[in-house]
This record gives sequence, C-alpha cells and structure tokens, in this order.
Amino acid sequence: MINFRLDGKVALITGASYGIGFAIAKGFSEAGATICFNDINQELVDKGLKAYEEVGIKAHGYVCDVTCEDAVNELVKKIEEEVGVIDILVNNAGIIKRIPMIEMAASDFRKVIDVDLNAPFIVSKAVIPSMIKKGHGKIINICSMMSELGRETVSAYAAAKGGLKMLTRNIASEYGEYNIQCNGIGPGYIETPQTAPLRVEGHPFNSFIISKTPAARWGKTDDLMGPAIFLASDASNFVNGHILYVDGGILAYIGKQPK
Ligand code: NAP
Ligand code: GCO
Repeated sequence: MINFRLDGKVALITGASYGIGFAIAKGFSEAGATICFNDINQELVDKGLKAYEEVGIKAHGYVCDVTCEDAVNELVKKIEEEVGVIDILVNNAGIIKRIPMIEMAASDFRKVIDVDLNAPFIVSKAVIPSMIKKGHGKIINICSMMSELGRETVSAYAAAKGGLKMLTRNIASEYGEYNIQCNGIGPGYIETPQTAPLRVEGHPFNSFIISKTPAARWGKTDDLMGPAIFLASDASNFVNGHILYVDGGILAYIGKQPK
C-alpha cells in the first residue's frame, strides 16, 4: 500500500505563521504529522499559534531568525527536547526585494541571499545529523519560478532561488545514502502577502500572470498541500534532488497570444 501518511512524524516548517508555510503545515497535520514552526518574532509566532488553533492544530511555535546559526541550532535542540527529532524540514521562510538591479544596494542583495539561500543551508545542516542517526529524513526547499526564470527587479531573489535549486540537488547527492531525500517545490504565482503588491486592482502584472498561466488563475496556498505531503511521505522515498513545480503550467507555456 502506497503510504502518503505522516503519522508519528515531527515536521519543522520555517516562517510558517501564515502564507505557503502555514498551508503546508495544515496539510502535514491532516496527514498525521506533529507541527513545529518558527517565525521571526513573538508577535508572528503568537499569530501563527492562534491561526493553527483555529483550524484545530496544536502546533509548537518558536521565535527564531533562520539566518542566525546559533539561534537555529538552539531551535533544533529545543524541538528535539520538547517534541522529538525532526523527521521533515520545510525551508519555507523567505523574503523578496523588488528593486532594479543597478539601483539595489549590495546590502539588500545580501539580505535576500541570507534569508532565501544561506538560511536553508544553516537549517538543513542543523537537522541532518539527527536524521542520519534516525535512519531517515525529508528536506523540502521552497524554490520558485525564479529558480528557472528571471524577470526585472528580482535579481537577488532569482540568484537565491537558483542557488536553492542547486543546494537541493547537492543535499540529495551528499546524503541520499542515509535515506534522506531532499527535494524542492517550485510554486508558481500564489496568492499570499508576498505577492499582494502584484495583485492590486488594475496592476498590469495581474493580467500578465494570468496570460502566462495555462490554469489562467493565481495559485492558492492550498494548491501546495498535496505536493508537499507527497514529498514528505514514504511515497516519495525514491524521489531525490527533484524540483516539483506547482505552477499551473507556467514553465510549460509560451503565454497566451494577445487578442
Ligand atoms: P510570505 O507571505 O512573505 O511569508 C514568508 C514568511 O517567512 C513570513 O512569515 C516571514 O516573516 C518569514 N520570514 C522571513 N524572514 C525570516 C527569517 N529571517 N527568519 C524566520 N522567518 C522569516 O511568503 P510566502 O508567499 O508565503 O512564501 C513562502 C515561501 O515561498 C518563500 O520562500 C517564497 O520565496 C516562496 N515562494 C512564494 C511564491 C508566491 O507566489 N507567494 C511563489 C514561489 C515561491 P515576516 O512576516 O516577518 O517577513
Ligand atoms: C515576483 C514574485 C515571484 C513569486 C514566486 C514565483 O515578484 O516575481 O514575487 O517571485 O514570489 O517566486 O514563483
């Protein structure tokens, strides 16, 4: 019987007070996992705990800036003591800065790389030793269309997400022999606070994305739940180093011909 369940598994989803991380955590909980999440401050963690409670999930929330290695090591130690060894890690926390490259300060570029690429390295490095000891593990990195494509104003984000695709493949290569599978999910354009500026009424990007998406709609965070459960479950134990694009077909499509 193919096993898509996550019963008895401990999952850490970073930056999961809301948005894509929250939806993935909801899906994992429905599949039986125990949910741990972090966010960057107590206010967000409290907001997240309330939101999980409202959907019947008793989540474990922690304040942790994923770019800080000491804080991440402390987080993993606390979860192992209070909840259990982390079986499933989703590197979801992320930021974007939309600035034309030649106007972007190097400090802004570095900040995006720090959160979107260095942090997945730091958190993965913190959880892998216990996964090796336990004899299994799942790491899912939240990549992007920008792991494959560029566009104006997102140079730092595209560099980070392109790097995250290759970090995914390298973790898969280096730790596959320990029964650790590391894969990515590449969401298309999803309705979350991060894309809210692109979806304001009349924003040209709104109609542009609809024309570039065969599904002719923005994605919903719930569209990511099933793919994430698949990659977190035993059903994907021979899937490794793969980026699963959940994009409504964007990467397959040249775009609708203007009328
Ligand atoms: P979001 O709404 O901006 O949520 C991102 C979460 O990460 C927020 O809770 C944020 O906290 C947290 N975070 C940011 N920096 C952090 C840090 N240093 N330490 C801990 N937590 C931190 O983003 P989203 O749209 O749900 O996206 C989640 C992931 O999917 C990101 O990696 C994003 O790049 C990726 N993605 C999004 C889309 C999309 O269309 N929405 C598509 C493809 C990929 P704050 O509220 O304090 O910032
Ligand atoms: C942008 C968007 C995208 C999405 C996502 C697409 O400004 O182009 O924010 O980058 O967030 O990454 O997959």
